[in-house]
Amino acid sequence: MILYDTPSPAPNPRRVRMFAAEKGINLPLQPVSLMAREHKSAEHLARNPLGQAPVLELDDGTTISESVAICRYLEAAYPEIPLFGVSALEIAQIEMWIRRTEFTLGGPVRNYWVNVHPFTAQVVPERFEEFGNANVPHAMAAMGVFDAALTHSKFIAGEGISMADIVLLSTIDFAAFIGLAMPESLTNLRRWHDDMSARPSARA
Ligand SMILES: N[C@@H](CCC(=O)N[C@@H](CS)C(=O)NCC(=O)O)C(=O)O
Repeated sequence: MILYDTPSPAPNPRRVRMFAAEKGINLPLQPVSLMAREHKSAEHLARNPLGQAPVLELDDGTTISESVAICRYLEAAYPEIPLFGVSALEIAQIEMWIRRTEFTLGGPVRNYWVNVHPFTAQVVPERFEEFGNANVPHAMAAMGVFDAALTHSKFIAGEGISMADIVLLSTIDFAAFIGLAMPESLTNLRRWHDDMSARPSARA
């Protein structure tokens, strides 16, 4: 297997590296430079027609894109330690928090990144700055929901680490990188963030 990868702060490949690290899977990395536009090369488009990273290439040449789909493959191929849940309730709750993170936080963060942040100005032909800025309160509201949930549990979907924590950490850290840091007042989210950031997998 090879993971076509882009380094942090890119949030999506980081999810896969963290997931593999938590499971102890050795995943050889092949860097794809976003700065050099390698992700839009014919070679990479053959791996993923959306021209994005990460992509997992299996030994027979089959490719899988989408960070959550890649992690689901790894979960099925390497069941220990389970990170998508085991019981019906765990599986549902982990999925619920992954979707909440991607839709309620990831969506607004992406809209701000694409429409407002100076780094994307060169590559996004038409930007809607007012729309991008209108997403900031939605991102902050989503963080408030995660903070409230973390009043009751150590991790976002319960008492054990799961893929939902990995998706949330990568999104929160990318949000901070682009200037949408979590408010100081969200003490549960900050406690969770400190715990997650201290794990060796956070540096994968
Ligand atoms: N939904 C995809 C998103 C992949 C994605 O947006 N990757 C970024 C790097 S973090 C990328 O390749 N951006 C370049 C582009 O979209 O052109 C996933 O979860 O893997």
